[in-house]
Amino acid sequence: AQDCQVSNIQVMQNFDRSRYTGRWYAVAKKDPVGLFLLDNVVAQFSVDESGKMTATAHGRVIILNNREMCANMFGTFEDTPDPAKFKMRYWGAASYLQTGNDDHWVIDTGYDNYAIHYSCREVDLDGTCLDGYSFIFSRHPTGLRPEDQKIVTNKKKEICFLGKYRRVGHTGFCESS
Ligand code: DAO
Repeated sequence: AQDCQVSNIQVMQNFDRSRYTGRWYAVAKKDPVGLFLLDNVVAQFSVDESGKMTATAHGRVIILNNREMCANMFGTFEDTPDPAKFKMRYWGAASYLQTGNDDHWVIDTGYDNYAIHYSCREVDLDGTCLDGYSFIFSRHPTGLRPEDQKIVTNKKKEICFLGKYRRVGHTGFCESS
């Protein structure tokens, strides 16, 4: 299934949100149009008392007037019939940060090591993704294990984002806040 149709993209089977909780370090990112989070991106997923998934995230951003700062973000996830597909509403701790409502799909995860996230913001007339973004997450800021890299490369291909990622560094920029 590599026709690049957004509707044909395979997501994680039997996604278990409780095993997904905790800290994830973004190690690579495919940017959307008008990128926001630059690097030092860390997401923390939780499941609340009612079973709903929520997240906080931080990352280095450049806001108006070229000011560099650490953005503290919040996200709530609306369930869909597919357990690995969510609608994510997100906003920042400060009003001048980005807000939005994006698809949030978990393409694949080993829960203890890697995760591949996908979001298409705009589907083209031909059914392919015109504007989307994707995070490759690791449980470790240093990167992925070699055995996970193979899986991740294959999935990048499947979601038609291969070659479109950049490395996301972790320098500790957001650790003080
Ligand atoms: O960085 O260009 C971009 C797009 C990402 C926008 C989403 C950021 C907020 C995420 C908060 C919840 C965590 C996963």
